[in-house]
Amino acid sequence: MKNLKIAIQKSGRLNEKSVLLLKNCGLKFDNYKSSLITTVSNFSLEILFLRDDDIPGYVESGIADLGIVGENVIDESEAKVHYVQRLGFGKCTLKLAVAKDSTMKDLKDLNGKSIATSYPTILGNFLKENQIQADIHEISGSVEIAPGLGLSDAICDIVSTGGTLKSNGLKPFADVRNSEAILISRPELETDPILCELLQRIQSVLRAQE
Ligand code: PRT
Ligand code: ZN
Repeated sequence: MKNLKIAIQKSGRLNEKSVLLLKNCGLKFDNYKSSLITTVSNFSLEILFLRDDDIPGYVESGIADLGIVGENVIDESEAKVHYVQRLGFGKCTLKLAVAKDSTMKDLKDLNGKSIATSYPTILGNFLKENQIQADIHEISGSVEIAPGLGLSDAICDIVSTGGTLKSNGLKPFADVRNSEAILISRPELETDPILCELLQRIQSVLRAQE
């Protein structure tokens, strides 16, 4: 049987838990820090280690068959992939936030304002759905400092504990979407026997954690 390829994050917030999940499924592999691809010795699977932003596109184009990535990253990429299983880690919320002394109360108050974000696609869709006209400033990191620098009136970024917002003098204003890590596949792979076996093992690991 031909091996499937699964793409996971090389380093960052999802790496450790993605590796642990696969190990808890009984998969044996090593050397993952030093190589970008590794073969599982006891299962028909190869593991690719990538930046999370590249994972949806690799799976959509078929370079990888499966991937583990945050829902926020999939939505932002607009890649056409199949959602197989939510994984219960990497939980966070994409939120709008404003300066803690801001008087803005309602989404409508964002009309005519500027919002800094690394998620222009998700934010653009959210604003359209809510009929808000605002300027989106796309920046790739350190979004939380934008209002303090006078670059924007608000931000839209990932929040988990809220500590980063607080330490930058910001307060949450509205939730845009919740996210967690999810197993994705190429759409035509749904009935693949290797995927079905892997999914059964993942689901029993998740059940044991409940
Ligand atoms: O290098 P690569 O591109 O692969 O990684 P990355 O730096 O783009 O992503 P990484 O590793 O930071 O996050 C990977 C995924 O983890 C994200 O896409 C989310 O799905 C998920 N996740 C969960 C988070 C957080 N929690 C999180 N807190 N991603 C980012 N953050 C950041 C956020 O951007 C903000 O700067 O943490 C800060 C806020 O945290 P709190 O706890 O202060 O609220
Ligand atoms: Zn990234």
